[in-house]
Amino acid sequence: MISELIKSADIPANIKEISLKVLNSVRITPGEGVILYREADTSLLALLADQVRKRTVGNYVFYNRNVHIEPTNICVYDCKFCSYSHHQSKESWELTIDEMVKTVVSLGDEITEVHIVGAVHPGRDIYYYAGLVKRVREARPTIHIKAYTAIEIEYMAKRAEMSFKAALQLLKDSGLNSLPGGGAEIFDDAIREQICGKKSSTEAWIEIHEVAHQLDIPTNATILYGHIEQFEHRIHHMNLLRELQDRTGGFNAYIPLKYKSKNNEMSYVGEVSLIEDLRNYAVSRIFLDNIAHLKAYWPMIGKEMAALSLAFGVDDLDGTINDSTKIYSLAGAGENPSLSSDEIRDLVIKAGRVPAERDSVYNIISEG
Ligand code: V47
Ligand code: SF4
Repeated sequence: MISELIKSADIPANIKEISLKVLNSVRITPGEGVILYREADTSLLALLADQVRKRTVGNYVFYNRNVHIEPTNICVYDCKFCSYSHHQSKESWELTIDEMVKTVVSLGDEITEVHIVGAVHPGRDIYYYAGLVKRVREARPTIHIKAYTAIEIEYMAKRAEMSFKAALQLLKDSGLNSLPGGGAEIFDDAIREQICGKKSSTEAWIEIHEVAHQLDIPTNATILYGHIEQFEHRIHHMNLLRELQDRTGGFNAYIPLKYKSKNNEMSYVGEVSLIEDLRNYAVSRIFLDNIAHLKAYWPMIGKEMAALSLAFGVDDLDGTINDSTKIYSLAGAGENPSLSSDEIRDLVIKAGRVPAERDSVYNIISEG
């Protein structure tokens, strides 16, 4: 039905051909991905992404109940887009293990997941971080612990002169369940050099996630977009992820992170438009045909945009996070990052979809 509509529509032949591939579940090439970014109408992108979303996850919109813990903002790196590390932020903090465990315990059954990501502290090593995971595990035996980006893991492994495999195994044995998707930024050497020159390479990020998948540790993947990159870079980034997913199947979700420009060294770049955000969600949903979930991280984009993003391929709104997330508030996101389960359900129902509380690996806990 939609294919017939596209066939008879007055749209350029190349866009028509790509659209029919998408509708027939045929994978599009990187070149075709760039054409979609550049030339496709926004309404067509929404329609195509919505079809991919429907056949991938149906009408569910997932959320979970989690807390974000940020152990420290003292960092050995100085990424130009970062408003959060002690280089930029006026405040600096180092939480103790006792404080972090207390936060998790105090939330009791309100949460099913703890997300732990911080800066790369020069004085903390893998044994410290394994100890943190162990203490959380002892305090909450069944909670899902999603912790440490590939950037933090690379630093821990190098410092302890361990292989990535040994480092990840130690963390897993201590109680870690999955890795978040941060630190990917943009997989292009020249752009990385300009925006985060000192931090882990593309190869290291990909290798750490590949080894994690081999150890049965699922992970997420992010992209930092909307700064100095071109559409070709976004597609190349997603293509590396699509290839890795073909090899391992270990990615749960892809999370586009819009560059926020307040209080960092790249403020002069500004921010891309809301339309560009929606187009980016749609092309991501269409291109990444093998990653099941597309997550809109609402503390960054706001609740209204999160609701709109559901029409552009998004099926996951992350969690009911309490107000501990500073990465985006310091970069100017302006959201008070807290949304109750009722508010999330309401937002989803108003968008005509079915809210589903999920666990951290997308089993449905309750729906409706
Ligand atoms: O890697 C830093 C980004 C990421 C800015 O896996 C910025 O479920 C925008 O990865 N503007 C860390 N983004 C956060 C992260 C994440 C968040 C939510 C869920 C998950 C998950 C992962 O934050 C960093 C970097 O790309 N970031 N500064 C900024 N100014
Ligand atoms: Fe450090 Fe992460 Fe900020 Fe880079 S983005 S300076 S690694 S806290």
